[in-house]
Amino acid sequence: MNKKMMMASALVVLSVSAGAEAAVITQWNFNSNPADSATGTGTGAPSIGSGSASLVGGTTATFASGDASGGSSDPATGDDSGWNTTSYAAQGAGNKTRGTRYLVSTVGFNNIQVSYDLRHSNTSSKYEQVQYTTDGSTWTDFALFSGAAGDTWFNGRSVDFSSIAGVANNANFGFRVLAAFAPSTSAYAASSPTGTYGSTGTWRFDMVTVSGTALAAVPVPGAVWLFGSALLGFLGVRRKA
Ligand SMILES: [Ca+2]
Ligand SMILES: [Ca+2]
Repeated sequence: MNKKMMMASALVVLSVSAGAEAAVITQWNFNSNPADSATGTGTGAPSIGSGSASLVGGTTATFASGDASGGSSDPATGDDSGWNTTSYAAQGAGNKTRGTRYLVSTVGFNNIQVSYDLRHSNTSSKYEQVQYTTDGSTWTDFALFSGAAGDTWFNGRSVDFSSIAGVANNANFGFRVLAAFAPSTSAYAASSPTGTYGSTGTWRFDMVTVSGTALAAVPVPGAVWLFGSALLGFLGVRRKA
């Protein structure tokens, strides 16, 4: 290999290895932007990246403090909001039909990971069913979490989708978090061990995050040839000069 070819090869290797770091694709911190010193106001627009957050099945929501009761992992102070959802289903009805949904394109990324913080009120559903979609409309059960305490933040809920074919590099990826009956029963359990489930219980979300590893930017053969030709031409011109 002569010097010109070695230079061209080194540049191609650089471009291939440049994309190997994990990165946040989209994140919601639900805080007003710009901050306004009121935790009762916030936004459903992502704080990083793009995507949509929406309510599922008649759930309603306001914004409320992300700092109260121990707080979420959001480093913001003063205007740290969470997305405070309520109007869940009546006891014994609507299993896995109410909660929140997040649609995020994972194009350009693999090893997709999802994380979120969630405060359970005393009377909210103890069980959180995480589902995912690869076509934007059909949903599959995945992780099930238990929040066995009321008025408590459960931070860093973490779901690893790296083993699910079709989640990576997909414009139609999404996930949702829904109130679910206690396993093998037909009733919701209350988050507080001494509480009673109620449809007015609240789940307060914060720091909802989708991350992944950027796919390597592998040049197509034609581009390599063009790039190599241009480089050799450039060197040739310089040598003549
Ligand atoms: Ca605010
Ligand atoms: Ca927040």
